[in-house]
Amino acid sequence: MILILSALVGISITVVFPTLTEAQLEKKTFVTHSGQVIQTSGDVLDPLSASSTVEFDPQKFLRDFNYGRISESKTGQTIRDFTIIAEDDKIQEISPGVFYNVWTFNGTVPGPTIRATEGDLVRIHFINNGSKSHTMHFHGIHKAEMDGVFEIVGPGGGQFTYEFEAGPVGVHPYHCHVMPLEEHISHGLYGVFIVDPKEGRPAADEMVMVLNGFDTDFDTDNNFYAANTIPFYYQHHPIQIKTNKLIRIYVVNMVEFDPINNFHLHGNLFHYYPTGTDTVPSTFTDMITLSQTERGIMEFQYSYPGKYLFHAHKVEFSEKGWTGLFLVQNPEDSLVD
Ligand SMILES: [Cu+2]
Repeated sequence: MILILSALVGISITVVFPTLTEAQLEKKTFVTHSGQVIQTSGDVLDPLSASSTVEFDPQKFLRDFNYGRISESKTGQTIRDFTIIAEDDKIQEISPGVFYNVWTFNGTVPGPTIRATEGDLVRIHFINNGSKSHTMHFHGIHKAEMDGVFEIVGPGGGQFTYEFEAGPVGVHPYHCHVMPLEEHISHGLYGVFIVDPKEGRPAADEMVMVLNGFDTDFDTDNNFYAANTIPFYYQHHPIQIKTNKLIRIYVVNMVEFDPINNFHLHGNLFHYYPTGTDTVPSTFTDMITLSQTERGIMEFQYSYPGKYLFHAHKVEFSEKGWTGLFLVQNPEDSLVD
């Protein structure tokens, strides 16, 4: 019921109770993801119903690369087959006590990090087990019909096979491209696609960081920010690295609703390769700023052991979760938790 209070020069208060209109009394019916039929006269924002919860381990995701099922064509081309399943009914505890309806590729946010070598034939067997239409749109070079925009894949088991040659070399995002895009991306339908050069890159301790955020009260403003989904995770569980060891981070900004994000490294500088497409770094810095889906490769090594912060230098983001630590140890020292 709408209550209008009007104060008249601090002396008297008039209270008006307007009568409910027929439109306000009209009940809407909707079916939840678990099949419940619910009626309400309120706004239906985003019905939540847990069919299952997501267990996500940012420590495992960090260095987890999916190279697909590998075979070879008659012409000698490497073929990599991946099966990716979209779902939109899972619940994840984003932050202690905060449960959120994540939409997932292969059960997690972000989806699996897909990795191929330039020129490989990549085949993505996409299955939409969600309750809404979804697609997979890869950034990169491919035919129009493989772009995952107009070939909408229907809910309840719809299928599509994306097929393209991996390229160009670099780090690229993939994400659902069904409207409203903002909703499909902010709920978690994205991941990272790495294309390695044929000659490879120098040996390194490699990791993936997807910068993301979650709007848990649906006001198109994020309430939480993170590197790899869980706010403050790497602050409580520092990433263990070695002194004088080359570290390579594939960083992708997938934060929705905010125009920029950034990455600041403490006690060090890094070589930065925008989009990872060039073999020569564009800059040597301790700070990069990224717009949405902007990404690149960072390379650095630490000379001195100790704990070093990395975080968004957009302070609002770091205070809402996008911050972490590297625990740098000499190779001869045993690793400790
Ligand atoms: Cu979607």
